[in-house]
Amino acid sequence: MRPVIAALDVGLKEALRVAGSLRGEAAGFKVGWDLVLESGLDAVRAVARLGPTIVDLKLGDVPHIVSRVIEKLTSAGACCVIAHGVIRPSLKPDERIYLLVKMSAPSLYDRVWRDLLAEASGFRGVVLPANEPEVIAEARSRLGCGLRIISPGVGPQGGRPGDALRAGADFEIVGRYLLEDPRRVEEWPSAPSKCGLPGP
Ligand code: BMP
Repeated sequence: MRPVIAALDVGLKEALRVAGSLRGEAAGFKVGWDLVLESGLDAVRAVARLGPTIVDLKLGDVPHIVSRVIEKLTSAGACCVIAHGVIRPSLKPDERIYLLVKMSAPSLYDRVWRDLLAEASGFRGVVLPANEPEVIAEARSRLGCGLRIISPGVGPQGGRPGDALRAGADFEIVGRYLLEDPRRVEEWPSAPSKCGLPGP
């Protein structure tokens, strides 16, 4: 098993083809708006049959709405979801939620990510940019091994395969670079994360 989460940002038929070919190789899958808009919870159910599945709708609503969405997604087989870190003050720690702490593209998170990191305990983990390995290294040294770090931004966004893992991430999230050619999964080592955290 390689520490890669395949971001299935394609139509359902293609997503299932790619996920099928990565089954047992990738550590998990990420389902986003593409699939949910096309097929709703059926897409989550279908992908979750092939491996651990994170649903990434970048939730950012008030707590009772976020809870309702999480219940529906996890009932369909998702292990977990990604929520915007900016709603952290109203969000209770929850092992089913990854907090987005800093994006792989410029955003206002660039000003507050260190503050958010200090508030991440009790969540499943944090999302940090693979195209900024120095951010991951700093985050890992501050977090210790208690939280998962998952990292998008590999390939077209500038990160090189494996750099975020070497800096301390547990899993790299990879979309287009793998969707173009799923055999590229072999570019990642099959070693577990340094922290040995199960996942995703
Ligand atoms: P790609 O590897 O094709 O660049 O796709 C990256 C994936 O990670 C997309 O699904 C995107 O929504 C997600 N992502 C990101 O690129 N940057 C972030 O900061 C947070 C993300 O979830």
